[in-house]
Amino acid sequence: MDLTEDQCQEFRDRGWIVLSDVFGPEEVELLSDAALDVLERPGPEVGREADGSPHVSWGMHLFNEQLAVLCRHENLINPSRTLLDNEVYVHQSRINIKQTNGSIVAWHQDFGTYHRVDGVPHPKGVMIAVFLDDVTEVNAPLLAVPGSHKEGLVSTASVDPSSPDFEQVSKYRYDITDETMARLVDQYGLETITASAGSVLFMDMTVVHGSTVNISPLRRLLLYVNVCPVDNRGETYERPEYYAARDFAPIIPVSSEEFQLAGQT
Ligand SMILES: O=C(O)CCC(=O)C(=O)O
Repeated sequence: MDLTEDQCQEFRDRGWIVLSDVFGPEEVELLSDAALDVLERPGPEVGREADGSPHVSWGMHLFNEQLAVLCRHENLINPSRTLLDNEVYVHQSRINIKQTNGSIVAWHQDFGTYHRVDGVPHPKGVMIAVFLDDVTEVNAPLLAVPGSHKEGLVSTASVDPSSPDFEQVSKYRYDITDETMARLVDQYGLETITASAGSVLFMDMTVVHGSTVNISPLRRLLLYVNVCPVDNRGETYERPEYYAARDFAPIIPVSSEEFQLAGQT
């Protein structure tokens, strides 16, 4: 699977594209089971809600072989190579689950952290999201500012030490100020990103995005695979490997058949 020129143009203009039916129901089930297993881990790689339930897990490719194979899947890697015009490595992978009452993700750019904390030099990279649940307007979809990637790093982002998830999450997130958000939304607008289970989002790593609390009874489980070109590697190692890559070797894509075989072993 690769992208058409129209899809590449849409990615350049808006900052993202969504492809439907990339994974079938059996693959979605396989990935969901693997993700739920990883979210059971007790370690610091799992971030939690105030009530202790898991909300996010970083570095899924380091802890589960099926998810490691997903991170090399041709349907993720080939389009990313086309969009970035280079070989890629995985800078960060993560599982994000929003259960009922699952909490907000404040406005940010993934590149903001990768640059300021991990030393990734250039605003070049793709945030890939694999949808494992149907995401509609009602179960807290991603919200994103189209075109915001054209600004690079958008602002004096700040960290908030009073935030309850400071040590694991917001210490590193560099939330975007209300003033900057008001300007961006006035200039570019704001959109929801909805898609059915099995779809894949490719988003420029500098697009400003976030999400609200999920007050619906509908779970929202997404897997993220964030890739950068191999000539744009992290240069500082403040955070553990589950947050930020140490392995910068170009990924050799695996086929859908190899991916399915991994699920049978
Ligand atoms: O899934 C979401 O709501 C946003 C996740 C995200 O942007 C992040 O974890 O950095």
